[in-house]
Amino acid sequence: MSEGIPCMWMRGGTSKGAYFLAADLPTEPQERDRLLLEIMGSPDPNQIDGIGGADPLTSKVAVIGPSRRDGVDVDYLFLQVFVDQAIVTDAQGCGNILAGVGPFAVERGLVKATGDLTEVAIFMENTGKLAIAEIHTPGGRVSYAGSASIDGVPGHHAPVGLSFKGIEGSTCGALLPTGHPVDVIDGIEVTLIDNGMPCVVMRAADMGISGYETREELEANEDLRARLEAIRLQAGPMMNLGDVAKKSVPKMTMVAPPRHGGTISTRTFIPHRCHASIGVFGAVSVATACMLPDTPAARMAMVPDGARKTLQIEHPIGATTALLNLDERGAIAGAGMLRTARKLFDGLAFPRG
Ligand code: NQM
Repeated sequence: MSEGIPCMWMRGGTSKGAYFLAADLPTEPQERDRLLLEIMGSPDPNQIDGIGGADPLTSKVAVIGPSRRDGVDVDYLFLQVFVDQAIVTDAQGCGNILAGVGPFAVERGLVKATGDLTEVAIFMENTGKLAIAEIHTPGGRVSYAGSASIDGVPGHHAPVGLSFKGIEGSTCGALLPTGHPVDVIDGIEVTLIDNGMPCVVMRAADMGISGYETREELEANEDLRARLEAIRLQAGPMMNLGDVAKKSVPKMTMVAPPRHGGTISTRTFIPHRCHASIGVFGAVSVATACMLPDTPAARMAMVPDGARKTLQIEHPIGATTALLNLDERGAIAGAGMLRTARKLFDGLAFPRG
């Protein structure tokens, strides 16, 4: 019987996960993944014998350690633990779980608070890219209390500002891995794009839905799910992701004209459950697709003017705001997002052993 592994359970943005110090987990990936499956309770649709929340959005892991890289505070590896299959994958990052990394790093003494606000430079191991998180640390301690709110999370919390540069092609090698803004798969026009997250963006109407359905309605639509998966399996190799049968990328986003004053409306499969809202890098990638002329997304998006763009990506339970900065040529120079995070529990996690 293990003596338990130090683990902090945190909400990061609209997701929840187990945060570990890298030094507390086995270094050998197979051994680590076996342990994480046991801790989360996978494979089991209810994750009843583990701490996972029986939803891909609450079956996530962050592994964090001090960084040896210049100008970087911590290294962050994200792992998606499948709920009903014995799969742990590092094939994607996660911007929601990223929101908890700065607070965790200060809580565990990896980063010293520098006043009321502390900037944490985070190397995202999944993509090899850098994120800067700005967290509230009044009196040298992390404060989770504040007045910021994000759709999908009740109440108000301290804001966690996230900013990124150069995340295009972070997994697929190029913003548009096929070189085209529009490809056609199974007769459907798609944009295969990666601005931090590999995504397939297509018109909801082309998939036979309005694009305003609830998560539950879409998950009950077996025909839609089968068509999405067929497109996804073909998109994987086209996006330099290889065989994606056992991967959680690419994400599948169906877009429709905005209905609540935002930029565009979205419904996203991640990839086998419908996202309750939309991921951070998912939203940045879809926002970017809205800016590429003549793509299915751009044709219906209401994009604001100016070089600093605030794009409201509508989703089933509200909207996620993505900030895009353009350079003088109109190319995307940086992106940002406001999230919140909260420490929920700190203790020891016990694998079955
Ligand atoms: O796109 C879910 C989430 C995510 C990922 C998923 C995310 C991102 O909401 O950066 O945050 O797409 O699997 O946690």
